[in-house]
Amino acid sequence: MTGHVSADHIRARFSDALSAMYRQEVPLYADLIAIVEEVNAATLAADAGLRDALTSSGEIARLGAERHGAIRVGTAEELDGLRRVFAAMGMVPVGYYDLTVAGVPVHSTAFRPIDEEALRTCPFRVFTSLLRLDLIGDPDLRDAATAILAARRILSTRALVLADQAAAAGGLDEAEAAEFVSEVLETFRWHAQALVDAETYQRLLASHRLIADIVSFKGPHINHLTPRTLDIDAAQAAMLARGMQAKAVIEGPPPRKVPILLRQTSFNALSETIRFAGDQADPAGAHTARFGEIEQRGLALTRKGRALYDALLAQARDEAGAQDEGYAARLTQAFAAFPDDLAQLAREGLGFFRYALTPAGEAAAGSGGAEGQFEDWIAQGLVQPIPMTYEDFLPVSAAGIFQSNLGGEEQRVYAGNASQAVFEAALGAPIADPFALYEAQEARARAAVTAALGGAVTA
Ligand code: OOG
Ligand code: NI
Repeated sequence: MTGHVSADHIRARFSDALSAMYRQEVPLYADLIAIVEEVNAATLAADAGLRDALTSSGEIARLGAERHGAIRVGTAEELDGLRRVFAAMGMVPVGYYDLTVAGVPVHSTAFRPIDEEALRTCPFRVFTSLLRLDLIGDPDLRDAATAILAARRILSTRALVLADQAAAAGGLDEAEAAEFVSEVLETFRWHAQALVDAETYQRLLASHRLIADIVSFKGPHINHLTPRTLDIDAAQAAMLARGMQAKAVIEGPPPRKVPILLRQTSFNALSETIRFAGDQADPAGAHTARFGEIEQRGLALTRKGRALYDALLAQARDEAGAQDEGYAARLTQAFAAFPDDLAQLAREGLGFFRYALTPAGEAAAGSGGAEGQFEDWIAQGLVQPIPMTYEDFLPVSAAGIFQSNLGGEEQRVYAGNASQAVFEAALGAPIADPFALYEAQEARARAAVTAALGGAVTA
C-alpha cells in the first residue's frame, strides 16, 4: 500500500505538471508568470488591507499556484471522456457559455472544484469548448471533419480506467496518481504533426480558424494557461514594457477600488510550425492558436449584481463597440453606477459574502449568543463579511479573448443558438449553475453564524 492521493491533490499535481509542460512549450508563458509574480509581490507589499483580506479568505496560500487553462474538443465522446478525467480531479462542469453569439462556433463549460476546502487547496479550472459541427455549412467538409474526429482518441484507455477508479474511490494510490497525471498530460500536449493533409487543413481554416484548430490535430492541446494577478493594470503595463503583443483592451469591468468578477488580458497567439499528414512534398505550415492570458479576480456578484454588470457593460459597448480608444473612458463612466464600497455592495445585495465570527463574536458565542439580527451583528463587529471570489468566467470576455486570437478576419455570423441541453447530452451530465453554488455557500455561512450567535433571546 503506497498511500492515498485525494482528488484534490491529484488536481493540484496535474495543474503543476501542466504548468511545467506549458513553460517548456511556450517560453512567453514563463515570462508572463515572472511578471505576475513580481506584480503580486509588489501589490501585496504595498497594500496591507489586501494582504489581510486574502489571508482571511485563505486565498493567499493558493495564489502562486492559481491558474486556469482552456481546451477545445470536437465530439460528445471526447467531452464525456474529459468529464470523467476531471471528475477524478474533483472538478465538475459549472456554467454554460454560448459563444456562437460572438461568431465562434463552440459552446463551453468550465470544469472546476466547487467546495470551499477544495477551492482553497487548488482552484484549478479548465474552460472547455465543444465544436458545433452543425455550424460547418459545407456538407462535404462537415462529413470530412466528422470522420477525422471519429477516428482519433484523445484520452488513453489507461487514463479513462484510472479516472473511473479514482472517481469511485475518491482518489488513487501514489503510483496510480503519478501514472494518471502523466497519461492525462499527454492529451493536453502540443503536436506539431497534424492529422490532416495541407489541403484539408486549408479547407478547415477557410471554414473557421477555430475549426482547423480543433479538428486538425491529435488532441486538444492546451491553448493558454492563465495565472491570477492582483493588479492587472500593472501587469498589462509590464507586458507592454517587455514588448509583448498585449491585447488592446482589458476585458471585463473597469479598474475599481473593490474589484468585481473578472478582468482579463492576453498576448496574441504565436505562429507555430506544423507538418501535414500524407504527401511528403507538402511544405511545412504554420498554425496560430496558442496564446498567453492573465486575469484579476474579484467579488462574485449575485444575480442582481450581475444583471447590473451586464447592463452597464452593454451600455459602454452599445455606443461604439469595445475596440476604439474611447472604450475605457465609456466603461469607467458607465460603471460609475456600480457601487464601489464593500459595505454598500453587501447591503444592496450585489455581491456574495462568507461570514466569520470576529474575536468579539467568538466571545459572544461562548457566553450564550448575541441579541439582535444578523445585520446587527455585522454592525456590532461580531461578524465579519468576507467577499467571495468569483470562480467562473464571463461570456462577453471569453468572446473577446477568442476573437483577439483569431485575427480580425474571423467575423462569422452564426445565429445565436444557446443550447445547454444539447451540450449536457454530449457531456453526459448536468452543468451546475454558478449562482446556485455561491448562494448555497452564503446560506451555509449565514446558518453557521446564526447557530453560533442566535442563542440569546432577541427583542
Ligand atoms: C477559450 C477562451 C475563453 C476565458 O478565460 O474566458 C477563456 C479558448 O480560447 O479556448 O479562456
Ligand atoms: Ni482564459
